Amino acid sequence: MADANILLTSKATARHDKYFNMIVDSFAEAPGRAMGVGPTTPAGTAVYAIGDIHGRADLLAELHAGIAANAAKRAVMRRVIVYLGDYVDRGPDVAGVIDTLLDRVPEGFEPVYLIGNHERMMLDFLDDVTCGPLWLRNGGEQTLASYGIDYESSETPDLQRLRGLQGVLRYRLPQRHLEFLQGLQLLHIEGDYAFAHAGIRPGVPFEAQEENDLLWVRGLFLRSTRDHGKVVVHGHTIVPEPEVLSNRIGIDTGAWYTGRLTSLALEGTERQLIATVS
Ligand SMILES: [Mn+2]
Repeated sequence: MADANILLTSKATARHDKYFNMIVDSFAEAPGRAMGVGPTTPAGTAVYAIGDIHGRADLLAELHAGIAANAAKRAVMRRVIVYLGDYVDRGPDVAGVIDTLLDRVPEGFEPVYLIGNHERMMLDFLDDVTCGPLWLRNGGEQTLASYGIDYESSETPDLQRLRGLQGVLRYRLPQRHLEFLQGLQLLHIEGDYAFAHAGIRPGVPFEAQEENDLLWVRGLFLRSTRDHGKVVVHGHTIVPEPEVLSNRIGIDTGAWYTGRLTSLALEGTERQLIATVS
């Protein structure tokens, strides 16, 4: 990968937060940034993007506390949290994650809930049993378990079994969880930053982006060195450290198995990474 455009990868500035069990990595010293040059949020706005949660309600609660403490030190008019999708599957407490997103967003924040490919697969299965095998191969088992439904991933589910699972999931899934999943948005923009679960199709205007790319794209987007017009903040592709490039920032640190859930904090031209300690 051509990485002449990495702004910061140094762990030298990473430090443990004094009051929270968090790693906070500030990159005010990146070229130009200290002078206030570069992509910016709207005036008076702090934005916190949160990467793929995948059933880790425990880490989400910790990160929320760290974000609330971080935001309390900022003199801003608007505080926004953009959740980048993939709340369900793989991790142990999917229902708890959705409850947290619905009931326990830190006070004073505007939440923005994006959809990930895992929510898409789950919604597709709720509509059409033939979509079940794809979802079940990708961590749907943990989502079913979280709603009290037994399913062994070693099963090869036939149509009858899939209809049974769909029926019981429709019954067990609280109405407000279903409405939450159905109301998720594809893309969000704040100033010079765009937020989408997986990324975008390079060369296509934001308003013409298609769902399939926004939820699933990898190589085409990850390899692109184009200026997309905005810095694209995304999850979906797991990286050992957040990937901070001039045209995109990837913050899916694989929380469901690493224990590290990462948030990118943006205010004006400043950036910080805030992460749970794994
Ligand atoms: Mn994903």
